[in-house]
Amino acid sequence: MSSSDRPNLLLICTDHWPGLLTRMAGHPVVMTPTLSQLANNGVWYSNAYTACPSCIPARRSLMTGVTARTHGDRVFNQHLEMPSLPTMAQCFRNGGYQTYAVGKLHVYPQRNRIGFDDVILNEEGRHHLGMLGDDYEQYIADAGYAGQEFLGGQCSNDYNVCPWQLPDHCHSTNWTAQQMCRVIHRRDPGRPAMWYMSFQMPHPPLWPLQAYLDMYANVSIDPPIIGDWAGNPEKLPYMFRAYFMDGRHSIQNAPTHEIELARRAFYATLTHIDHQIRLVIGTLREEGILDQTIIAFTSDHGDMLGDHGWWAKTVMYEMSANVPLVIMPAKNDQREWLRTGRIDDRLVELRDIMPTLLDMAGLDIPSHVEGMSLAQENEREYLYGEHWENEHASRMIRSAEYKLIYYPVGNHFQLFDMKTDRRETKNLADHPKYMDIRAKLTKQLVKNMYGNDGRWINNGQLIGEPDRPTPNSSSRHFGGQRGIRFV
Ligand SMILES: [Ca+2]
Repeated sequence: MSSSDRPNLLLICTDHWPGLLTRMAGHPVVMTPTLSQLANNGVWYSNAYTACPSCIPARRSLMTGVTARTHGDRVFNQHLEMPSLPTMAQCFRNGGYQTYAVGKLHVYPQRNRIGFDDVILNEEGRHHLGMLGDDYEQYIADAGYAGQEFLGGQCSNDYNVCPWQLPDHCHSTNWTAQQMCRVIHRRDPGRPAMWYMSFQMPHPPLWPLQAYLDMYANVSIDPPIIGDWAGNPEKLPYMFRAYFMDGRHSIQNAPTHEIELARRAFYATLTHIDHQIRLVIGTLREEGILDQTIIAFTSDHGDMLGDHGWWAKTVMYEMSANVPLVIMPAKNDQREWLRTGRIDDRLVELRDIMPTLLDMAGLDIPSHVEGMSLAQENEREYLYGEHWENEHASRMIRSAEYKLIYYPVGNHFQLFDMKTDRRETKNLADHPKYMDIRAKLTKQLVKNMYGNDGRWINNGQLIGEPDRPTPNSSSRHFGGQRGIRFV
């Protein structure tokens, strides 16, 4: 394929979007018309995962095509530089592409362009990592609203709801889409382009536009799901008990209507993103390049939204570890594995996205990549997941039919039937009928564990460490509550 024949690529990433909260996954409430249309013109991956469900490790896998073990972070290490591997953007650039990113990168140091020609950055105000202001903050400052996005009393890690108070064009979702459209307009027509559009949302704060909140005003919102294993607080894994004592989320123990409001605002935020993606698709169409552009959509991880009492991420349950993945190939790509309207149920990971997109662009996949091209007949039998190395650690092994989750503290196992119980309500780990399956999956899990995890293994068996009493302290973290920097 010569350089001028190569397709463009628009890779869209969101933050905290569970794969199950889409029309493609059959969610009864959430409105995602654009994603559904992309899936109808491409492939929907019904078993796509982030192997390490929090921002930094997940994005490192997405951008380098390797596991957390190889890129070196499974603990959300905020001061770790990118591994010295060619990134996805660098590989496209080496292949003659212009490469531009808009939105969230979450890398260190913050202005590292990780292979892009340029990055128009939204870092959600992470000033503790050294940057004084990003491009999004500059934009709202220029519009006369410097530092005013948090005036509703919100922060980036809690679920209190306040509709967006500044003009619509200052909302990060609108800003991201509009900046992307401008980058597309300004492209060099002589070379193919790789564009990365990375939305900050639906990561809290929950500050949807009032218009989107209104769209869900008369819709019945499904409540969080509580598994049979989550009903008795004393029998929960240590991590849950510590979390419930922590007091970091004001949403915990909130009345039903407050939880419902948070979920409604989250759904409104999803639909807002879905609609703004249309603006970018429309720009591609008006520029006459939509047919020659691959569009891929995913998220770094999901959000539990109160399922089993948990909010946010870092756990191995479907709402946290399963991510949406849609890939719409360029019109002339007729490969069987990319067939229009296909639902692909292979076990896939974020690290597969880089080799898949390089393959679709006719570019070489570098030898360091540990993911597989989904444009080919590749398959993995087991998918390994992990997060944290301390007393909050959990590990996962997922097969086509089952998921085993392991908590080393208390040597606590959970086994779920993914065919009949996707939302993980019935723990089968101690059921006599499932002993063989548990043993088989445990063996696979042990094979994948490494580093300090060795202290939880003896003679090939998981022994974990002694259970711990529920801690009696709170963090006074307040979700990293924001104040006012400009007064
Ligand atoms: Ca994230």
